[in-house]
Amino acid sequence: MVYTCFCTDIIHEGHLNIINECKKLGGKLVVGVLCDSEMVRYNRFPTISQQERVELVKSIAGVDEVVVQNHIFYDEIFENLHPDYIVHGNNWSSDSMQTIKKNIESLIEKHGGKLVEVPYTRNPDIQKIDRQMHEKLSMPEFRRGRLKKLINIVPIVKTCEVHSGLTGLLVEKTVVSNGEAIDQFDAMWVSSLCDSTEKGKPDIELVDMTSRFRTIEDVMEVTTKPIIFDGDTGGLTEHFVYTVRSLERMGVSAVIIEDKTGLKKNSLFGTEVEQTQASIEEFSAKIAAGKNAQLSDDFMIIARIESLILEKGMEDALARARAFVKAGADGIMIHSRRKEPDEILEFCDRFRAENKKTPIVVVPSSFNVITEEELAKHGVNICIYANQLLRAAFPAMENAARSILTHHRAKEIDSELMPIKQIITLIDEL
Ligand code: SPV
Ligand code: MG
Repeated sequence: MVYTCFCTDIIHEGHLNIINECKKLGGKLVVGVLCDSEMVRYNRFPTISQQERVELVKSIAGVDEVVVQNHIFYDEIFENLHPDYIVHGNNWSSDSMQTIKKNIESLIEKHGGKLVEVPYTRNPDIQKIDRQMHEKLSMPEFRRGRLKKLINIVPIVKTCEVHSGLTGLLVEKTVVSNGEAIDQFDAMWVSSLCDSTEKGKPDIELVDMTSRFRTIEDVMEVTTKPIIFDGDTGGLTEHFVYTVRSLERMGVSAVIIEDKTGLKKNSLFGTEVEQTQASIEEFSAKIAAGKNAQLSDDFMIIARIESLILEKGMEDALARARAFVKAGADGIMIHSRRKEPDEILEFCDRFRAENKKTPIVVVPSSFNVITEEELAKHGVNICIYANQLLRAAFPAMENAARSILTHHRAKEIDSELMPIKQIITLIDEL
């Protein structure tokens, strides 16, 4: 038996070449189709459904059987199918491909079989198809609906803060691969705190929407992952309805608005500064107006509850969650600034006991001890790392500035900086 796995939504010359090489080995040809959850994590977001990908591969002449491969690693395949040959393109250069190769080799040692490497087909036509797929993924109508799909596909949507094209690229492209596991972020958060801080302004809804949208555009131009926008309080309801339409048109997947009113201050101040929570009625009306203005089905308006931040208690938080879901909210974000995650978990458990499906969003900035896996166990669907990239960048930049001022030259700091060769080649040209 010959086995190969495809994680693609388009069959091109390169794939047909692999099929040809498989046929040369003789025997039954079984082709795996990588399942959705692994596609989104390790490859790109599929533009057609898993079933459609199965049908696509079935339609290739010479394929005897198609199976769904449920994991990027081949353990299950070896255990269930005992293939004599694993055929794979020789595109092993990245760390993650090396991790996969290592996995196949260790399984061959244990179960037997042979790895057959086929020269990877690189030609302008295939490169063009790749670019077109990438383009398609970045288009508003494709990008927008991806968050809702992700919530159904992955255990928890891992979302990282971005505030520029560069940070967008970082979140888009960073893949960790430690020889055993491979991982990357699923989505991006355009934080009001980081967007404001990056512009040298306080996080008080001072940076206007035009400027916030400009940040989104910068990120969108160079990425494909879905975007969740921090909409602060949403502003006046009469303004919020326009914001919803603009975000939808841009291809943003969700806006999160918080139930505060008057001058908004950052939640992590808690009760140290004066902050006023909107009434349930007032905020429900804003959510309902936003949902009414929305034109596409896939955009999400997520209600953020500040009761725990403002020490109004668990019952108030739960009452608000019920009311905001009733008003049409597509998700609930619950926030806390405690170091321990206890109150967040209590909210999640109690909300989940009465509501099985409305997505829950959390931002573990202060309760950072909790892992994604634990959060998922308590029913959390989206975990947002809301400010870590900016907090990493500032001390590093300040350190460089101080070193230059101290030494009256840049030599001392140079070893801590990205090499010049790397910075000039960091951004690919078309
Ligand atoms: C942000 O990132 O701007 C947020 C999350 O709203 S927090 O800063 O924790 O309020
Ligand atoms: Mg904010």
